[in-house]
Amino acid sequence: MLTRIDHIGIACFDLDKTVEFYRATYGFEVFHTEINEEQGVREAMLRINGTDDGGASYLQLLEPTREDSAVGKWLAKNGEGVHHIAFGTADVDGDAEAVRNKGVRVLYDTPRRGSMGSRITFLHPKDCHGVLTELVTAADPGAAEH
Ligand code: CMX
Ligand code: CO
Repeated sequence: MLTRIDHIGIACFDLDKTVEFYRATYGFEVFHTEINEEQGVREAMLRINGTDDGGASYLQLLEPTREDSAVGKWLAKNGEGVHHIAFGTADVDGDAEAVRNKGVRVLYDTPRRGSMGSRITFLHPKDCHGVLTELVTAADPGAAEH
């Protein structure tokens, strides 16, 4: 069952400048940063709020590490902006399978590694009314700091 917005993924050309915009404009601080070479991104997670199920909701700011990555290709075509939305679930395997059985293309056979040790998969945007959709099971939804 999908129980919350885990994050909104935002593609940017310059991660440091974009982080500074969110800090200076809204006061959001960086909760976690990492490079995910498999996904081709350098990213910053800004924690916006906690949720009823012990998880949290984030903004995921994404800078490509290479031009041929998903985010690199998308930026070249569209410029900066909202790249994907991610729903949180305790069971990404089961929910991905349920969605697949409804005829939506799930991009990975088995979930891959996402931010902060989470397990993630993606649904094809063309099957989701134009929205690239990610499903996420957090490694430790109750974690306070990383
Ligand atoms: N949102 C909505 N539509 C999108 C999209 C997005 N983010 N990315 C691509 N599309 C659309 C394109 O506009 C294009 O539509 P048209 O044919 O009408 O022009 C179509 O999908 C195909 O796009 P493409 O540029 O040819 O790109 P690819 O097919 O090579 O890749 C996708 C698209 C979704 C398969 C790829 O982006 C992918 O595998 N995404 C999942 C991984 C990912 O996004 N990783 C980065 C984030 C990591 C994280 O969140 O941790
Ligand atoms: Co994401």
